[in-house]
Amino acid sequence: MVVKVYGPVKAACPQRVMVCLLEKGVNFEIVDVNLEVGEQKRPQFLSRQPFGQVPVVEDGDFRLFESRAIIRYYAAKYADRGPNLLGTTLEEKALVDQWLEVEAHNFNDLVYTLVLQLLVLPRMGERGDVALVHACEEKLEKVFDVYEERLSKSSYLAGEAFTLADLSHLPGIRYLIDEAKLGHLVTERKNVNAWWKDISNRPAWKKLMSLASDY
Ligand SMILES: N[C@@H](CCC(=O)N[C@@H](CS)C(=O)NCC(=O)O)C(=O)O
Repeated sequence: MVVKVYGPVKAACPQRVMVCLLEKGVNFEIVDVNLEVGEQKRPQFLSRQPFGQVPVVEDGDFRLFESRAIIRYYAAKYADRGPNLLGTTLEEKALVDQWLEVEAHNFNDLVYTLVLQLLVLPRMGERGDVALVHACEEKLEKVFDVYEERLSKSSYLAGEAFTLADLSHLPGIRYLIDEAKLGHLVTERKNVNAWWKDISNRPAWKKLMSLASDY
């Protein structure tokens, strides 16, 4: 049975899941959820995701939400297929988890706030908070400085192989570059820039970007 992914293909959190499925060669069907009209807050969707957010996956009778839980699940379920996205030794696995936590708690919150202030509110006719945008940018500079240092020592965040830790950053960095026009945060840092070029040129991400552009 084909995996169903609920969520717009253009939204960052569903993209995290879709790129993981593409890396693993798992077929999936996209069930569009129109966030602009609030479909995610309607009873039918809330019965699948009680917090009213995308993504959700349905895999036969099994249902799961929270994008990072979903990618961990598929990376483990299809461990023997495609790239190893979880690390091999206990230490490698712990480093993947460490950088996934960094992505979720140090990186993503700042990107989310920037996207809200710079893109979502203006689209709704409201003004973004300029001071908040500056504060987030400053914090994000520091996060990228940490990445720059880390990536001067290893090719990928968790070591010498591409893992979920890198994959999980793809949608957020794309938003920063293409939508929020903050690409300088990446291009000004030699190692971060090389890493971004590498991970965003993977066939799975390119395939997802081409899928998204068709929608
Ligand atoms: N921690 C959740 C966050 C999900 C989330 O923020 N989803 C956004 C799209 S990227 C959403 O549903 N936004 C609409 C809303 O919150 O009403 C995850 O990673 O799955």
